[in-house]
Parts: sequence; structure tokens; C-alpha cells
Amino acid sequence: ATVGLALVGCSSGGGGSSSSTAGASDGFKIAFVQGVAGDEFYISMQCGIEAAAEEAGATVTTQGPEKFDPTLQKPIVDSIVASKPDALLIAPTDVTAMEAPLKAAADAGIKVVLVDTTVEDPSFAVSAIASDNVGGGKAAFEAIQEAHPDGGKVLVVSVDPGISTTDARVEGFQKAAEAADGFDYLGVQYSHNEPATAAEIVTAALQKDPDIVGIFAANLFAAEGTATGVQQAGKQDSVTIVGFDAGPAQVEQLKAGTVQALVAQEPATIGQDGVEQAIAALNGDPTEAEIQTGFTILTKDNIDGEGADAVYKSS
Ligand code: T6T
Repeated sequence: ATVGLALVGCSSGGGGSSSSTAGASDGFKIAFVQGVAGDEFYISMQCGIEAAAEEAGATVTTQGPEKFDPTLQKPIVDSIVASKPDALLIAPTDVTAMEAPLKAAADAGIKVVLVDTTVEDPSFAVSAIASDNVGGGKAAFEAIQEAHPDGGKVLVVSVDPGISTTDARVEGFQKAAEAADGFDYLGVQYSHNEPATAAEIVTAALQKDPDIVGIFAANLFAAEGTATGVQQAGKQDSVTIVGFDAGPAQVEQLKAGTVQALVAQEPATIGQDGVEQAIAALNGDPTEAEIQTGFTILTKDNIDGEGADAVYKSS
């Protein structure tokens, strides 16, 4: 059974690139590697992991690279493998570059669980747990379509090619946009997880195509920069922004009317499921190769009501 959301708490601070350890010392040792340090999505996931680990009497050590970058994440994985934890929960930063280091972890006897992102061939992993990212991308398009039923130009700002989650979101958005009457899909541009780059992409795009009606920002940092770019261009009244993720700053932008909708994932649930799968594997119990978690569309209308619980934690 899935551990209930009520369990979620976050005793130790979540953020930084330095490692933090939580939990009992006599149970299983779990290492958690974030996609990037300081990202509220992974901080919320860490909270879910720590709550579930505490339930199970396990210890969690969390680390994350300074950037969402496999060349920075691989050395973290290599040093974790050398320290021989019982399980490794990780959001791999690239579908190809992280496959061999993670397979090496599994070959060393560590139970590997993929949380959020995955790799091209995840067959070495106990389980891969992720949101319905294709569905989330489609829902993002539908939110733009609702605001602009007559259609128009739409753009996507993503992170980097080769990230399973954001690539799937782009795919879901693109298919829906291309299938809809009246919409002109302008393609995807990559912000490398830098809000400033996302802002530059958006101001340049709005200069070239001032009649853009909607922009889908495929993660938290893309959304942050997209909102800035639209404001810098003075286009906040004509451009609908839909962002993936619901960090506290994104929610403030939603309430202020700078952003019109957010696709909120369930990072704590992904983390809790990840711990359950790791512990099942360690105990020789059955595991699930793939688990899909849900999302909620947040708007100004539901954010103060049932949507409030979907907001990510910042520490
Ligand atoms: O959107 C999440 C995560 O799902 C994605 O894989 C990378 O970006 C985030 O961490 C948000 O910044």
C-alpha cells in the first residue's frame, strides 16, 4: 500500500548540495540523489523519502549536483557506490549518460530505484516511478486552449534534450497542439535549467512573433524565467503561461495573475513509493517495474482550496 500523504514532513533541511542524513542508524541505508540541489520539487521528494524511511526504520542520505548535469551527477553516484548503501533512489539527469553508472550500482548489489526521471533501458532498476508526464504536457496545452479557443501561436520552453520527464511533457504538448484546430506550434527551445536563459528565449521569441498566445514552460526554472520574459516584453495581458511544477514562487505568480496555470506533480508520493519499492526489494518481496503518479492543474480558482496541498515545500 502507498504510504499516505499525511506522513509527509520534513525534519532536516532539504536544500543544499551538501549531503544530509536522516533516520535510524540500525536499519537499511538509503542514498537519495536529486536531479539538482535546491530544487523545491526534489526537496518535497526528499521529505516524502525521509517520512517513509522513518516509518521503515531506515537511514537516508541526500545529495544533489549543483546543476542538472550528468557530468556533475555521475561522480556523486560513483562515490555512493563505493560507500555501499543498501538502496539508491535517484533522478537521473540524462537518459543515456547516467545509464552505465547506474547499472554499475545495480551490478554492485545496490537496489536502484529511479524516481522522477528514467534512462533508456531501466531494466537494471527495481522500479521506475514518475508522473504522467505526457499527460501533463497535454493538460498544459488544454489549459492554453481553454484561454484561447480560436487558437494561435504556441511555444514550449524546456530544459535540455535527453531528460525523460521534460521530453515527455514536450511530446504530450506538441501532439495535442498539432492535433488542435487553429494552433501553430512554434517548437521547443532549451533553457538549460537557467531562468535567465528562459527569460531571454521568451523575450526574443515575442519579438519575432508578437502574436504568441501561449507558452508552456516544462519545469520550475523554465517557468520562472518564462514569467520574467513575458513581463519584460510587456505581454502579460495577451500571453497565457502554463508552467510545470508548483514551487512557492510559482504559486505566488499564479495568485498574482502572472502565470495562468500550473501542473503540480506529487513529488512526495514519488519519494514514498520509491522507499517502499526499495525496501520490498531488499526484503525479497515483489516490486512494481513502473509506477505512475498523478498531477493536479492549479489555477487561481483552486489554489486557495483543494489545490493548496499540492504546493511544494521549500525546506
Ligand atoms: O519538473 C521537475 C522534475 O520532474 C524534472 O525532471 C526536472 O525539473 C524539476 O525538478 C523542476 O525543476
